[in-house]
Amino acid sequence: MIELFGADYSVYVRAARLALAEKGLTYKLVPIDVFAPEGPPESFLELNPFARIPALKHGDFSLYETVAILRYVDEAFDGPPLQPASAAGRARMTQILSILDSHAYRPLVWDIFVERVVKPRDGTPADEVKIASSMGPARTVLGALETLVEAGPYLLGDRLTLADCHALPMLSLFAKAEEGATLLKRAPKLSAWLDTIRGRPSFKASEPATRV
Ligand SMILES: N[C@@H](CCC(=O)N[C@@H](CS)C(=O)NCC(=O)O)C(=O)O
Repeated sequence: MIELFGADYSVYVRAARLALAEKGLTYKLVPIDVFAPEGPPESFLELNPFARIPALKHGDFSLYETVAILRYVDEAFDGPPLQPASAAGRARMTQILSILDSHAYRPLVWDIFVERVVKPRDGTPADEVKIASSMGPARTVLGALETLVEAGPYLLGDRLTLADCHALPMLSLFAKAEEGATLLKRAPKLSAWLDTIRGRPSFKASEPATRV
């Protein structure tokens, strides 16, 4: 029995859900709302003391930090391998996962997507200064990824990997902001990848029921 704790609106939870779906695994999504005014339930802190989602439980084993979860999902279960066979391929995948965590999540999701799309939709004006000052970092992220990725159809070539699972939630939200769409047009490999990967059943299966 696999349980994934988190909310479907979360990009990190969606990365784990994409890997679970690509492995062909069934799991239970246990709702945890980290942004609830009262915070996540006290019991969740036993699963992740940092109060971040997702966390995963598989029998007696529990885990937090998305990259660890992604690797576990790939390595602990049967199904198509989601990591490259070569040392260079795995290193490139790890590099992309790290870039996404360290350099992409904040500017692409919070500083551009949330400001440009979510806040105005909820009746709060976008912070234009925050958006403008995040464009440089966002451009650097897209430029770096465009340079590192293969010709496709997936980020590392002909097989989908954990890099695709982690990148897709962030980049598909970023594309919803006009600034994101504009920057993506200048990254032809990433744009073509986004079009391809959006057609996969795992993309649809992990689509948030709640609006993001
Ligand atoms: N390093 C964590 C980051 C996960 C993360 O930041 N998740 C967000 C939701 S997308 C969260 O829980 N945010 C709660 C908060 O910032 O208080 C991981 O890789 O799992």
